[in-house]
Amino acid sequence: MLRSPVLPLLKKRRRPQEPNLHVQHEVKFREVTVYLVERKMGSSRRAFLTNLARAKGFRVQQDLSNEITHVVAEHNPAQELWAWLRGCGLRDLHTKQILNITWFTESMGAGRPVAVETRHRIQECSQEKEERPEPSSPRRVSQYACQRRTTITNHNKIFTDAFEVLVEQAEFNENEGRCLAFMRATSVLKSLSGAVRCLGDLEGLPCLGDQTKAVMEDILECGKSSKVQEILSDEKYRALKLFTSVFGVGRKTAEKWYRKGHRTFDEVHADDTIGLNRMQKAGFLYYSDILKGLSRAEADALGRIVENTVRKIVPDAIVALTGGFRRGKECGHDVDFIITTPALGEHEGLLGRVVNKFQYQGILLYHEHQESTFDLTKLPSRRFEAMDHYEKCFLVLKLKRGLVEMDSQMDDAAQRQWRAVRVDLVVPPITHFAFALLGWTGSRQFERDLRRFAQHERKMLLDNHALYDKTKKVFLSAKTEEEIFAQLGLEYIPPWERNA
Ligand code: DCT
Ligand code: MG
Repeated sequence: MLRSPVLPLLKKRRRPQEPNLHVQHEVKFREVTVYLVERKMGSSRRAFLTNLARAKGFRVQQDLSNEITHVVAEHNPAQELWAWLRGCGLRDLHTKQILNITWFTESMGAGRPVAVETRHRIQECSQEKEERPEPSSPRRVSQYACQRRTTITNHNKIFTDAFEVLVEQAEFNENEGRCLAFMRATSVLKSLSGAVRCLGDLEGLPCLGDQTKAVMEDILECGKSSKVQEILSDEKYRALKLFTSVFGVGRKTAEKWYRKGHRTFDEVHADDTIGLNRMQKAGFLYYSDILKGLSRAEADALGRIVENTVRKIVPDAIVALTGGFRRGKECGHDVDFIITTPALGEHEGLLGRVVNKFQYQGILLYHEHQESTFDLTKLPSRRFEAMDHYEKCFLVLKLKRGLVEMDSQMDDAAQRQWRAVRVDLVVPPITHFAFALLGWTGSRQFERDLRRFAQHERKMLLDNHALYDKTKKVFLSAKTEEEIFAQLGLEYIPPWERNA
């Protein structure tokens, strides 16, 4: 079987009514294998027609497979049907007869498969339509990001950029539902293999409600969304956006500064009632460097620095690049590494020594070290968004000129010999490496949906530490990410397809 017979356009998936399986009919016409498309036909009519055809000696299959010779559809728009068929991964689709119901009824009347005539055929859509990328690719698109493959190529940036503003605004307003709705919609659009050109392209896609469609309609018609424009010029949004762009300043602090009447950094700095913590001080000090983010070449250079430093302490230590760069992103706001040691226990105390070495090398600008609060008895956590319990360090390092291949970002007027970059180091024990790696690879939406999928579809709890089967009341161990996907009964999605 290649795909389920249910077209994704069906909003609510019903169990198709099984045709009468108890009666075995003799197959009289071996050269014909029929598949009836349930969409529009409905499950009960499909079951009735299946029984009828079988009773007349036709072979009718429930699932669409390469064996099928005659696909029969009723009332399905040709474009939709063909797009779906093309997405089903059938071999030699063009050798199959794609027919409307008239061929079927005439064949039933004749008691044999009638010869296919042009009028029976559901004509393939024009070449132009065929060449056009299929944005909604009516293959069944899962509501879970962990069942979609999302590379860094986003064909729908015009919409997702707008949604990201709406997500941010919802976050600032602590409107969790709205935030989630726009995050999920963003994620679905990012997974599409082509640009959405009209609202019709969205048919059958999950997570796109009226609110999201209204924004998209606006963009399709006017090139921009009036709602988003309104937010972008909103004073509060602008202030919160500015304040939270500082490393160490979260939504709550930003809101506090806004309530004090501040709208600019100068106003914040001029207010003596505001005391900045260490992280925020570093955030302001290296503001423009950090805001610029990092290129892949810079991330690679940092990888070499981190690896060399770690290996001087534990020669066989494992240093794994994770976060957005592991997913193939070309730039990121920071670089994330997971460090562990093959010998259990040897990872303890390692991070402190690494940081000391950075200091000794003169590249440590800022660090916040969080001790491990890892406690197996407190697992698994039900708080999906909760920070994990591994020992970790949030750093600002000096990346020196000359260490980066093609270091264009260094070419600023000041001709400085270094720039400040954000690095996160996480140190799980080797026994939990796969879970930490999966969790820290992201994207955040991919992780969120992995956890949601685990809980709702498998009655399991997943976090950055472990996978727990609630039914069997056992932890499921895994040494690799592939094993975690397998334990969840999910097709493995490699990191570069997790950009949900
Ligand atoms: N993560 C996590 N728990 C956190 C923070 C992050 O499990 N408290 C995971 C989710 C994504 C991953 O770690 C890396 O986080 P970021 O660096 O924030 O995201 P990114 O995908 O690497 O994006 P960017 O390119 O902006 O760094
Ligand atoms: Mg990152």
